[in-house]
Amino acid sequence: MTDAPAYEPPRVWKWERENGGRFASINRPVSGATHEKELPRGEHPLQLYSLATPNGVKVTVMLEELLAAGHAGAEYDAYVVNIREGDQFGSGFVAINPNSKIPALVDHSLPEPTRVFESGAILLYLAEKFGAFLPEDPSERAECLSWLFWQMGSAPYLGGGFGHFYAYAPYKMEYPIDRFTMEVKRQLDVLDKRLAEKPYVAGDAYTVADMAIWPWYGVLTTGKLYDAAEFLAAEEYENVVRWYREIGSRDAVIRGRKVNRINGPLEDQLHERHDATDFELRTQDRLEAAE
Ligand SMILES: N[C@@H](CCC(=O)N[C@@H](CS)C(=O)NCC(=O)O)C(=O)O
Repeated sequence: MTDAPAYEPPRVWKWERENGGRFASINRPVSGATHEKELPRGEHPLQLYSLATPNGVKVTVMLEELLAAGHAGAEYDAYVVNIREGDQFGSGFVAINPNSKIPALVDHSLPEPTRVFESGAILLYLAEKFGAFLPEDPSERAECLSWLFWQMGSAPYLGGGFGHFYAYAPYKMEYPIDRFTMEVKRQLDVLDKRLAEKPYVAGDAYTVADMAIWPWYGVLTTGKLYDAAEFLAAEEYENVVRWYREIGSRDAVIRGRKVNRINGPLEDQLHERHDATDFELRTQDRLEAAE
């Protein structure tokens, strides 16, 4: 065990504005809007406000999969919510997600515009709306929902726990890194054993459960998330790696990963998505070349 800086919790915790961690400047212990900012609105019924983080990618992959499967009603406009600049605390965004986290969706095709927040709820909402990527058979559906909710319950250990202490904390601490590494490796093992039995997490069909888990545990095995593949010996989870590669080669997944992306290669960044042609015409490399 390394020597951690001595810390004795006070009787009542008080908010120190800066604690040095990544995102410290935007994190607050209270909810609600910090400033007035209306959300833009495009022409399609579905309006997505998001960013290409793992939680955001789940939803853009689902929308692109729905379109690829012929569900024309899944056409959508997607706008960037830059969480490093505090866009999630603008009044318009807080009105559609009081929890101030991306992704959030508004469906204008219903008599009243309907907001949906929480990525798992959005996946389920879209799956039910379009009757797709969610098995109808009750047993298969139960298995799919179990894995979908497994992801929603497990990912905070990966992101808020492991990722935070391994990649974002202002200094390295052995205790939390050990604790969350153990848990994340256990979760990878759960997934690896499941994917040894079945091609997809819910069984024989590709479902919303794969879409939820892939951007987290799949991408983790490549090192693109927290640069942690070597540390976690991710190549040992062979079934996860096989499943990551297969899903990652789907056209809809390749497209979905680009939507609302504001980092990485310019050709992979489609800041706003309004139309299928945007993938050809409006990625950042094209926009910047035209300037
Ligand atoms: N459980 C939520 C988590 C969403 C979430 O944590 N979003 C992050 C980006 S991946 C965010 O918006 N963070 C901004 C903040 O915490 O202020 C979901 O799955 O939608």
